[in-house]
Amino acid sequence: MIATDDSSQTVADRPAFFLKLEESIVSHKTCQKSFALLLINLKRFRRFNLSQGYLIADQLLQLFAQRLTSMAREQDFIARVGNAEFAMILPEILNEGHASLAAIKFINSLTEAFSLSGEQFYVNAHIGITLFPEHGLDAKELLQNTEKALSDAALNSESYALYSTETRHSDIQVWDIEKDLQRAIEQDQFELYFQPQVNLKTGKLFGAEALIRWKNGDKGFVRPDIFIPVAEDNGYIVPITQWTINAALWLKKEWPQSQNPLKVAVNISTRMLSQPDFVEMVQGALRIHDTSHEELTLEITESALVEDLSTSFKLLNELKSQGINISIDDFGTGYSSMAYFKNIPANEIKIDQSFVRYMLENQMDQHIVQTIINLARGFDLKVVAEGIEDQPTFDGLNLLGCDIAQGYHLAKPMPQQEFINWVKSYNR
Ligand code: G
Ligand code: G
Ligand code: MN
Repeated sequence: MIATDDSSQTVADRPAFFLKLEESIVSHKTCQKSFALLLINLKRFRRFNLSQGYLIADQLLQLFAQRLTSMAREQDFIARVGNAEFAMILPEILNEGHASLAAIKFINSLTEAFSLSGEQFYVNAHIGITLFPEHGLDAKELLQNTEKALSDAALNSESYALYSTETRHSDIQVWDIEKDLQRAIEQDQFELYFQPQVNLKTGKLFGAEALIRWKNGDKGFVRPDIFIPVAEDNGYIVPITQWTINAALWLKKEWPQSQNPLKVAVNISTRMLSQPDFVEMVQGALRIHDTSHEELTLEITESALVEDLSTSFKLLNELKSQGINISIDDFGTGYSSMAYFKNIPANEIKIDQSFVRYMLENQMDQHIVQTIINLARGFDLKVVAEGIEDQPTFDGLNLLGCDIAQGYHLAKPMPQQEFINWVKSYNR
């Protein structure tokens, strides 16, 4: 089927969707048949919004809905239920295979570009799928499980995922990690890796980002993505952060000396920003290790910053006024408004790797990178690009006016001794 896009029609909204869902449950109970519920999320839509503006983005959403409608059967129902999320109800579905085929059909329809104001845009999506009554007996359960399937699809980089009981295993694992994590703190099972950062213009070493690793006896190296969220939930993040800052400053003293003292950057999780004694904890560590304030950088993700602007701004301003560097991590991925930018309590922003990775192939990404650099310039902020994997990207960022480079192209995160050796040979 050839997709024909027509943006004149509008699509059902959230309230209409909930009504239809309840109605479908009642009617399918009566006829004893199944229906499928699909949640469809547009990938990287935030970036599209940022680069193209809301007007174009809204038109694209309309075209997208229209495309789905044109591919659907007449009795299928579609609604926009979130910023970049759609729901579909497909009545009288035979089984899971039948539902998957429908999802594949929708995904395949996206290989064709969308035309808007004379330009071609491509859209990618994830789809989560459940069946009624197999995967939930009421609207609430069904929706929760469809959300789970959707996040499963995103997590595994699959275009679609059916809800399965395996999805639930992630909940069970949380408990396991939590128990092990307590032992990890007691038995000092953490290690810091360091990834170098280099000044793009002078080529001189600028510093390194400290990245925590957990050496778990049974499971080997556990990535921070897995255990940091658990530690944030149960409060272990406080002793872990304390350990990280101290270890970073302690290990830094062994690094080869250079003209300009190197900086060490430590990742600080959201939860720490509401810790009343956080400033004292940082000051204490700097004092104990007799390290000057400019040699420490604290990285806060942009999403953490915007979650609670007033608290985080106050705290970060206090740290910054003492000469400690504040860096805004994963910049460009938070739902931030430009309004907060003029008072941003930072010295540096780190462009998220997702923009850097395909910068040379993707015009839109390059546009975002350039916009962020220009913005930073205006506010006297240093710009770090992370996730640089090759020389052309490295050179390209230099041309765009980026200050600092970090990424596999220079080096992967390394344990202390390996990092020291790397620095020695780099300086030569
Ligand atoms: O190397 P990589 O897999 O380390 O890091 C994955 C994620 O974990 C990154 O988002 C990074 O910011 C985060 N991370 C790494 N080390 C720490 C740490 O010591 N504390 C916190 N809060 N996050 C960390
Ligand atoms: O969120 P944060 O910026 O702290 O996360 C840093 C993460 O990026 C770590 O997991 C680190 O291992 C990873 N990383 C650093 N450089 C590169 C790179 O060039 N490519 C990829 N794929 N990952 C990188
Ligand atoms: Mn970071």
